[in-house]
Amino acid sequence: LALMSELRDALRTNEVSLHYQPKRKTSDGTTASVEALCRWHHPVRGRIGPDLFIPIAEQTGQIRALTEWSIVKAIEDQAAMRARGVHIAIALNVSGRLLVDQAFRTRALQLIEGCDADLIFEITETAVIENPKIAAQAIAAYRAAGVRISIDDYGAGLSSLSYLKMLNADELKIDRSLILDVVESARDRLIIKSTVDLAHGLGMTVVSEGVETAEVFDTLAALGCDTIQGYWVSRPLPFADLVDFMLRSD
Ligand code: G
Ligand code: G
Ligand code: NA
Ligand code: MN
Repeated sequence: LALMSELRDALRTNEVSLHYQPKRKTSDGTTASVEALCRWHHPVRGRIGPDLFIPIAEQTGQIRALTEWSIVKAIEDQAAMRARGVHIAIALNVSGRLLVDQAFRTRALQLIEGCDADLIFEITETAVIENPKIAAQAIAAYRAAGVRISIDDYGAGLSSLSYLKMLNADELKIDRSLILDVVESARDRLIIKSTVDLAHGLGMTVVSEGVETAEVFDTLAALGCDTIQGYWVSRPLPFADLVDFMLRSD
């Protein structure tokens, strides 16, 4: 927990940065958007992974400051890319708890309104959403402000059909656990195909995450996935490398 008292300072001193992982369209190979992922380079402890500090930030409530910082940083990076002729939507991870946090909503909308940001909120940990009514209102407010909504980690753990009913989203993000055996297993392909058809029927685009090979990429493309993310397309990249990636690929 000593760590967490340092997080607030870390946000001010640029110890925390955003890396960006591209999502590639299967139709034409262009980049649909990039997902921002936090990295913490501690001056003494070295690299601290988000899998360690995000859960603690959630528990201590610092996830709000971290996510607000991410919005500011992403808007800044997006503007810097635009100045170099690169336009790309940026996806930010927003936990289910923050989705229903009124103070966060007010602040997030303040940060977004009035600048021509192109953002997507990936709603993570949908399992913790205990107030569907407030979640729906928040989603409507974000969409009215031009923010697209993605349901993250779909099909994993407790993220289920009820979230499709509850959350009016633009994108469905299929969890990596569901696509691992998609090349070998006809049963898994059927599950993906049905999920893709369901999402398309509800007006959502579908992205698969965690794709590490060409075979999995091609299989998912054939099953109708609109967008693919994973090491096969690109690892999460520091900002400078992202700019190079975008200038090279699109
Ligand atoms: O970035 P990986 O590269 O290691 O991320 C590990 C986990 O941390 C993932 O579940 C990812 O969604 C989460 N994560 C990374 N950055 C953020 C962030 O800014 N906010 C939230 N809520 N989760 C994040
Ligand atoms: O929870 P979320 O889906 O936001 O987390 C994404 C996590 O998955 C990050 O930790 C990211 O670094 C990781 N990731 C991204 N692409 C791949 C991949 O192709 N394979 C694996 N194993 N992990 C990936
Ligand atoms: Na995510
Ligand atoms: Mn995910």
